[in-house]
Order: sequence, then structure tokens, then C-alpha cells
Amino acid sequence: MYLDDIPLQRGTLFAAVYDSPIAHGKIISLDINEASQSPGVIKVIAAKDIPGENQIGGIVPDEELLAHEHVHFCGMPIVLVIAETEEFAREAAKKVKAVIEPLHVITDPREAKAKNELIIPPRTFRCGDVAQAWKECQHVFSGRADSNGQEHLYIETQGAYAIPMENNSIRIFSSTQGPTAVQRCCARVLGYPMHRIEVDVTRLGGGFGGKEDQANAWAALCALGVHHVKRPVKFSLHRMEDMRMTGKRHPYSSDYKIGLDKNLKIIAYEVDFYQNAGAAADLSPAVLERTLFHCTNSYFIPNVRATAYSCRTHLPPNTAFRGFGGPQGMFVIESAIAKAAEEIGVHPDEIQKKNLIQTGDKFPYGQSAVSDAVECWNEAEKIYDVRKIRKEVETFNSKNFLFKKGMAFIPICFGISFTKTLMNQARALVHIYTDGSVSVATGAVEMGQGINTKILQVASKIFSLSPAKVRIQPTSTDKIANTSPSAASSTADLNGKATMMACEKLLERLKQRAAEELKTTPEKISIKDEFVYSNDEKTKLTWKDLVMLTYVSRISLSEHAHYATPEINFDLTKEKGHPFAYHVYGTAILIATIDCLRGTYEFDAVKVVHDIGSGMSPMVDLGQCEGGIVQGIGWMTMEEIVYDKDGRLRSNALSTYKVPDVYSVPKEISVKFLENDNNNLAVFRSKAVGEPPLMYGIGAFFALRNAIKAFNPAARPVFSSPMTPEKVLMSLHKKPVAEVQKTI
Ligand code: LUZ
Ligand code: MOS
Repeated sequence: MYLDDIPLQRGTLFAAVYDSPIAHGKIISLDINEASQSPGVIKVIAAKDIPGENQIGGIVPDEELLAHEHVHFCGMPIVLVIAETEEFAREAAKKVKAVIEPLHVITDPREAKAKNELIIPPRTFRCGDVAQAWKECQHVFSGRADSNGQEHLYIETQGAYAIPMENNSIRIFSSTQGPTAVQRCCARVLGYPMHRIEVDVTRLGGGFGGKEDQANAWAALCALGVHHVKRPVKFSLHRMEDMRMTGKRHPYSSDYKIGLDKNLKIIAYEVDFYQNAGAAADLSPAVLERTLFHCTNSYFIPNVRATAYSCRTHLPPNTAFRGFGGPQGMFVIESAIAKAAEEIGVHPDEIQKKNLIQTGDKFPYGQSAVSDAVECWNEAEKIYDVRKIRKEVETFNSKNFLFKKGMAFIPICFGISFTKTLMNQARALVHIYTDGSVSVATGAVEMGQGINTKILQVASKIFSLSPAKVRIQPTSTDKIANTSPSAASSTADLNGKATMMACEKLLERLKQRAAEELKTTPEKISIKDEFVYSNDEKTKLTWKDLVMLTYVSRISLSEHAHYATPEINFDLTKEKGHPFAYHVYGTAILIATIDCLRGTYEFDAVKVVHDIGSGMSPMVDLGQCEGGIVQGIGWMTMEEIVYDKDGRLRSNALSTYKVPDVYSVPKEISVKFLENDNNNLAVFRSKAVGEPPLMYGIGAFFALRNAIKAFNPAARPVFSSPMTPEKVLMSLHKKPVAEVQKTI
């Protein structure tokens, strides 16, 4: 059941907003008369009608729900209209008349930085002594790398449905990754205690980070409508509204300097990241932090200075997107390595391979690696026969003039845990009913990633029950409170571990009761395939009978367990600690073919060795890998977000914003899972798989770049993604390259 599948109550009304037509300005006057008299309109609501705080900023209180005196981005909601139908609501919204005095618009993070328009003070991660290290370098290179944003394009757009309930409470169905975030935000806007807001989530048609924080506003608008009109209110955005009004992946512009010794060991790295945060903080400070954590990707670099600036511009606030700043940081180090390789005259993979982080090496933030980076790389070289691939690419290139192939390696490393330590907690509520069936509730949100399958596996495995006897409940704030969003690739670990704990507690009680019944001790009891075993011998006592016996003895068949990730910590004053439960590693080899006449391209293959630990749901995990890879390739190649200098989104529809379709999927995606057994903080030692595979897509940029250089060895394509067919075409010919460089 998605939001739009929920049957509507009689009397349901619909919301629409009048949103800012300009990116920055002062509201001089607002005339809602005509809108209020428009057919079917029940109520028109502005900032002054908000009973609580007109504030939805989670990390920094810098974002109004409805613009009061100023607008800060094109698409910022100003007025909420509640009407009898969706059409009436949207028609009325068009009749709002606002006079807005335009102010200077900033779209470029470097301009924002120069004007000191920062969301938070800059942060710097350091290790070793960079100044000293340059002196020991044989090679030093510097340059610039830019990566663009990315539209989430969840198939289900943002939306919510709020219903008035007894005792002045409100029940909200929301398409959110973070039910508690929605609850907290609605309570704040209405000035209600949180217990008067219940948030329910059935299933999302995709999130990808876009609904970690940005589902809040639409739910709060519906709740605000309910508060005023005391009738159910629904709002689900049209695709173009969603594209225009919501934030995306953060574009980054970065300057790097890299130093290597004569053996191609990277000994120094300096980088400045300019994050385009948009008009409000949203999750930008947390995204910024993850960029710093992943600025050295899966390499060991002894001397690092990395500084990150979160720059306030007049774009919709950018937000979480699969990888959460990590991919942006990794793109820069990969660019630096590609640049060094180009200047020195070696294959980039020579440098990459020589610098992979090994067990015991420290990341710049102080955590020691328990690394499978080298193992993944070596396994990929071996099972995919890299020498043969290289040979085939070279042979193809020597025989073809108008088609060229390029290959690239991309190792990845992703830290698993919310970087904010306190968020790494979860709870599970498990009931066993008297017929032996089981219900599990957690804070996890199913958004297509297969979390319900994994939680179901946990419960059915611990109880040794058929999966048909277990049901995973829709997520709800009244079943499980104070949840972290389903994000950070940690949902299965956190909620799975909590489920495990609750099930184990119940199992203990059941065993105790069985021992009494069978006149033995609990240690001798086990339960297998719905039968009780005593001393490993099957008895006549079934699971179902045991459950009934336990109930009859007035022993609780319910358990609520709490899990908090052990071992993790981080000291913000020193920027050092052990923030991650563990890291996920992997290596991909990508092969691309470009058409040098047209600039178009295809991906022949993506061949991956991925560190899975001990995979518990191989099909779910493979699905995450394939989807992540295609989404990553989309970000690096064809998905081009364009805002004009006035801050207006030009790529505002699927006709102007191209995402990968079935034809642009690589012809081959091979994933070999590298199994190991050393990650006890992963649920059943099955390592997190949500975000890491996206970063294999970064290899697409470099495979294309290498193909361009096969056509024109003098070409120096700029490190600016996405590498669209237009950019490929311009880069193929030496002269225009300089011009392209000037304009980017
Ligand atoms: N969300 C968050 C995330 O709040 N903190 C994180 O560290 C994170 N990482 C990845 C994706 N979402
Ligand atoms: Mo996410 S980017 O894990 O919401």
C-alpha cells in the first residue's frame, strides 16, 4: 500500500501551495482574496496562521514552512490552499498575488563562500603533517573537481494524508523514511505535544534519501490544514512540483592537491570542498561530515588536510541522497589520482592499487581500518582476468577509429553507522499470539530496499519458524517511538539487531516453560522447525502448544528490545574517534565504449567484487548492487541538473532530465560477493549494502575519460561530472577542450 492506495475518508480535502516564483526576495505584499473566493476553496493559510513555530529546520533552525518575510529559493512554499478537490486547490493557488522585491541570487557555492554565506563554520580533518610532507614528494599536482547534483526521482512523489482523530490528535500517513522526524516536525509547527501526532508508514515507492528529512514539510502542511479545518487533508505532489520544490544531491566544487613519492605512494593530500547546500541547512552539515569521512576513499594517506564549507545559496535546500556526501568526496580523490596518473604517465590503477588501505592503517579521523580493500581488488583482478580485459580494450582501440573503449577501476569504502553517534539506536516490539503467529514492529521503513524481508528472516530464523508465521507491521510512531530514519545503510543492522534481541528474550522464556513441561533444564531445550527438542531429541511438543502453555501460565508473550551500536564514538573538538561500526569495501571494473562521431556511449560491463560479510538475503543484496550501480552511473553520466543564474530549475521534467533507462543499463553487471566472517556488528554478519554500491558508478566517469584519451591522447577532459554525451563530444577534439575548460 503506497500513500495513494489508502482509501480516502468521506470529507477529505486536498492541499496545494503557492510557491515562490523567484529565488530570493522580500515579500512586499500578499493578496489571497481572489484565491479564497476561488471555487471549492475551504481555507487559505499563510505563515501568520501557524499556531506553533513556523520552523522545519532539523539540525539548524533556518527554514520556514511557509515564507513569512523573505523567499530563499524558487519553489519555496508561501501559501497553503485547502479545497474540495486537487484541481480546485491548484487552480486557487494560481490566484494568489504576491509582490516580491527581487534580491541578489547566489547559485554558486564559491560565491557564497567568498561572501561568507556559510551554513555552519567550516570543518577540517587532519592527520600527519601536510606542510612537511610536500617536501618529500616526487610529484605534486593540483586541480579542481566538480560534481553536479542528482534528482532522487523516487517513483512515488512526496506526499502525506492527515486525519483528525479523537481528543484533538492527528493521524498522518506519510511517504517518509523518518516517521519520527515527521512527528516531531508536525508537533513543532502545530505547537502540539508529540503524543497527539501519530505517523504511519506503509511502504514507499522509493526514497534514496529524498524522504529522510524532506517528507516533513508536506506532512506538516496537511497537519496544519487539519488543525484549521478539522477535516482530513491530503497532499501528494505532481512530478514537476516535486522536482521544482524539493532539494537534491548536493553539487560540490572542490580544489585538491596531491603528492606522491617516487614509488607512487600518495603521501600528502589537501582538499577544500565547497558544498552547495541550497537555501537552508536541512541535512547539509551531516552530509558535509560524511564527505570528510570519505575524502580518502579506500586509500591510506598518511598526511591529510581536508576542509569542507557548507555554502548557502538560493537553491532548494539540498539533502540526503544515497551515499550522503561520501560519493562527492570520493570523486575528488579519484580525480586527483587520475590527474597524477595522466601527468606521470602511468595507468591510474597502478596508483590506486599501491595505496589501498590495509588492516591496521588509520583513516584521517583516527579509526583503524579492518580492511578488505586489497582482497576485493585482488579478487577482481583475478576472477575477471584484468590482463585479458586490458588486452581486449587495446586491441579494439587499435582496430577502430570512430569507436573507442575505456576501462577504469574503482575501489570503494563506506563507513556504516550514522555519523551522529546518538542516532545509532533502534527498538523492536515482538508479539507472539496464542496461535503461534508472530508480529514484529520496528522503526524500519520499507522503501523497496527489502528491509521487511530481512527483518522477517531475523525473526523466523531465531524462532525457527516458517516465514509465513511472521508478519512485519507497517511502521508507526505509536508502536515504536523516537526512531532514527531508515538511512545510512544501517536500517537492517539497527532494527535487525533489536528484533534479534526481542526474539531471543522471548525464546528464553519459552524454553524455560518447555523445560518445566518436559522436566528438564532450559539449556537442554531447543526449538527447530516448530517442534521442541530436548537434548537434541524431537519431542511431541510443538511451537504452537508451547506458546499456548506459556500464555496459560500467565507469562508475557511480548517483548520490546532496545539496541544501541556498541564501540562507536566521535569527538567533535578533535575530529577524531571511531564513528563507524565497520566499513564496507569493494572494487569494480567498468568498461565503456564511446562513439567518437556522436559523443554517445554505452557501458559494456561493470564487474564487481563486493564485501558482503556473510550475506543473509543474496537476491535483495544483488538488487541493491545492481540498482546502486545504475543510479551511480546515472549521476556520473547523463543526469544533468541545470539551474539558471536566477536560480530557476531548467531541468524540471523528465523531458529535460534524463535518467538511466533499460537501454542505458550496462550490458553486463557481474557481482561476486566476497564472504568473510569478521563483522559481528552487522546483523547475522551480513554487511550493509544500501548505499555502498552507488559509488561503483563513479568509475563510469573515468572509464569514459580513458576512452576519450584513447581517441585523442592530448585530450584533458576536465573533472566535471556528469560526463554527458555533449561533454564527451567536446572533449574528443583537442581545441575545444580549452574552451570547454574556460566555460565550466
Ligand atoms: N543520514 C544521517 C545519513 O542523518 N546521517 C548519516 O550519517 C547518514 N549517512 C548516510 C545516509 N544518511
Ligand atoms: Mo539516506 S542518503 O541513507 O537517507
